[in-house]
Amino acid sequence: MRWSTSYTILLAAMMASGCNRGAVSPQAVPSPSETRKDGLAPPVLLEVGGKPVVSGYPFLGDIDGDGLNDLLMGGDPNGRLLVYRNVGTAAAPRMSEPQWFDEWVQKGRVPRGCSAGYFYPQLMDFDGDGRPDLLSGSHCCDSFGFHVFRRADNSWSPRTHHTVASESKYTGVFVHRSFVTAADWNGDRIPDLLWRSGGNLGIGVALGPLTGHEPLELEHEVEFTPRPTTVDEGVHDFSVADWDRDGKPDLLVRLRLDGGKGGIYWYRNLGGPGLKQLAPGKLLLGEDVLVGPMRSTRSTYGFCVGDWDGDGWSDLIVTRQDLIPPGPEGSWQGSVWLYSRE
Ligand SMILES: [Ca+2]
Ligand SMILES: [Ca+2]
Ligand SMILES: [Ca+2]
Ligand SMILES: [Ca+2]
Repeated sequence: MRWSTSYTILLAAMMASGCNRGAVSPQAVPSPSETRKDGLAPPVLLEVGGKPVVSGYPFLGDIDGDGLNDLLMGGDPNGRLLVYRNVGTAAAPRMSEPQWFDEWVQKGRVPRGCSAGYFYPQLMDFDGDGRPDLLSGSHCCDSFGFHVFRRADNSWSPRTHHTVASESKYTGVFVHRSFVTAADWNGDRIPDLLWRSGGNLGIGVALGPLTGHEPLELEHEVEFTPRPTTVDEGVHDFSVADWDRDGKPDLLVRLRLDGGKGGIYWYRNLGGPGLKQLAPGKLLLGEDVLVGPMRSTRSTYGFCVGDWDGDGWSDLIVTRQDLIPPGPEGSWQGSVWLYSRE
C-alpha cells in the first residue's frame, strides 16, 4: 500500500474541495415519469482489487470532499477506521485500496477502555456548519461518551471526547459502548444528537446546538413503531436518510424483536417537522439475513444507507459474518454486501 502517494492525493482532494455536503446532501425528488425503486436487488459481495472488503461497521459518505461517496469501515478491535476512497465516478464507483484514517488524522482512533474501542463511523454534521463531521460511539467503559472529529476547512480536527448526561430523561441504564449519529430531529435545521438510549430500547435526542455545553441532555425521544420493549429486544444501530426520495428525511433502524427476529426497518417521514412524525416501520431486510437464533451460523452486525451507484436512490450496505464451515470447527468470516434499489 502506497501510503505517501495516497496521502498526497487525499490532501489534494481535500484542498480542492470547498464545502463538503457529503452524506447529508438532500436528494432531488424524482419526477412523476421516473421509475420508482421500492425494492432491493439480490445482494452483491463488495470487493476491492479482487479481495473482499473488510467487514465491520460501514458508512457511505464523502470523507475527502471530492463529491463522491467513499466507504468507511469501522469495527477494528484497535479502534481504527478504514477508508476506501471512490476513485471512479458516482455512477460507477471504484474503491481504492483502503487507508487507515489515523495515518493522516491526529488522535484518529477510538480509544480502548476495558475492552476494544470500536469505531462506529457516522459522517454527519455535528456542529451545524453544513459540513459533515465524523462521529463515533465509545468503548464499553465509557457508556455516556462519544467521539467527534470536526471537519475544518481542508482537514479534520483531532478527535474530541463528548458526553451525554447520565441522569437525562432518556439516557436510561446504559452499560455498553455507545452509538450516536446527528440529524435534525425537530426541524429547526440545527443538528441534534441521536443516541441509542438506555437498555438499547430506543433513541434519545439531545437538541442542538450541540457545541459549547456539556454534558448533553437527552430530553426527548424519537417515536417509532415497532420498537423494542423488552430486555430481549434492542436497537442495534440506525441511520437518517431520505429512503423514498420525497424530500423528507426518514429513519432506518436495525433492531431485534421478539426473541431474535428483527431486521432493518424503514420509518417513513409523514411530514415533519424534522423526524417527529414517522409512519409504522416497514421491514426492508428480514431476520433470515439478519439475526438468527443463538446457534445461528450467520449474523449481521452493521448497516448503512447511501447512494452507492449514483442513481439518486439510497441503497443498503450490510455487513455480516458466517460460520464457515458450520459447526464447532468453523470460524466466523465477515463480508460486506450491497443491496441496490430496483
Ligand atoms: Ca469522496
Ligand atoms: Ca460540521
Ligand atoms: Ca422520505
Ligand atoms: Ca442508489
